[in-house]
Amino acid sequence: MSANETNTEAKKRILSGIQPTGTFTLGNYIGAIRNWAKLQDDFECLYMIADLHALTVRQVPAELRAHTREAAAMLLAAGINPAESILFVQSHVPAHTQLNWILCCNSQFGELSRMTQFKDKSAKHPDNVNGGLFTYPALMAADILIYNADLVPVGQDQTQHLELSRTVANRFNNLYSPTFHMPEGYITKEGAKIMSLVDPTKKMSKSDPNVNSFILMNDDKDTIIRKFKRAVTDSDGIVRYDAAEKPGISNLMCIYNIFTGKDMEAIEKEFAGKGYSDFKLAVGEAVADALAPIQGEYARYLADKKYVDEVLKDGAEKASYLANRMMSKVYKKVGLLQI
Ligand code: AQP
Repeated sequence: MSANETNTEAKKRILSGIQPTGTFTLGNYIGAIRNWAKLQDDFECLYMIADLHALTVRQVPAELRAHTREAAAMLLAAGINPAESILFVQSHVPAHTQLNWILCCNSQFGELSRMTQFKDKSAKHPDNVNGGLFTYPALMAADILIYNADLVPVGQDQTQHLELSRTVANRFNNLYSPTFHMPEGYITKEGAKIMSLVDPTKKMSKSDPNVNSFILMNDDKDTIIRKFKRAVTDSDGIVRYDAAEKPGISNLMCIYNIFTGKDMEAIEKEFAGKGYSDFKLAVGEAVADALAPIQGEYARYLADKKYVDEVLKDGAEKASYLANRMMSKVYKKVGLLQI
């Protein structure tokens, strides 16, 4: 496909990924997965389980393998339809790493050095500041550009990486002739960032060592309610939205808003004169009730490994078909002999 062709008759192509670095959290669900199912009607979607990206931080091999299959089961349970979208594991499409090398050779050291996520992650894992962490944005650029994705749903933390993808694509197009689309960021309307339950100034993360900091998508109802009950808030006892002064309560209000549709004012009214414990219980119940049907489906998919693996195999074949076409074009353009 040339840089000028559209991907399909009408639908724009979306590429999005998630790392199998643990069981998905409520943050992953709200910030990404929940929206993925909705996007399928309007876009041609490629959803990638980004296992290669996960390797930039040390993983326990058996756990990474298990989390990868669990991730696929959870995405299916959350409504990703393999008849509509391409669901695949990044390492099952070797062309990603092939393009990564070409893009590494077309990224500048200075550009990669400026990435704030590299600085953040290096600070978080000072004992393992590896080359993969440094060139991660070039792999991300490869993930996007290899499919000529039009749109990439990104959070605030990924905008810098998307910008680098555009810079590298542009450089390549100018050097060798038009090859890659310019990908655009796609900001979903409900792009809430969910914070840790033990430190509401920090993002909720699946790899957080403190299990009370997150709600997992497969936590049972009692666990969910218990974790919300323990959530760090403040001492003034009033359910009021104030992200700066009351980050804990405001985070819980965001979550409650997402699952009940009630706005902040309605939530404040509902809990006026009541204590935090009533509010936390209500949040816990709303979340547990929303996750219950997904959990049922998740258990069903997890028990059917054969089906999940077939979906991934089929996804990898479809993705590889697109990716390999781009790869042979790129190899040719940069002068690699093809026989
Ligand atoms: N707390 C969050 N609130 C809203 N969205 C979130 N996402 C992650 N955490 C939150 C969104 O989930 C998608 C997939 O993320 P990822 O797994 O590729 O990497 P991440 O953002 O680094 O997620 P984690 O859970 O924090 O993983 P670890 O602990 O491994 O670093 C992205 O769209 C992200 O915005």
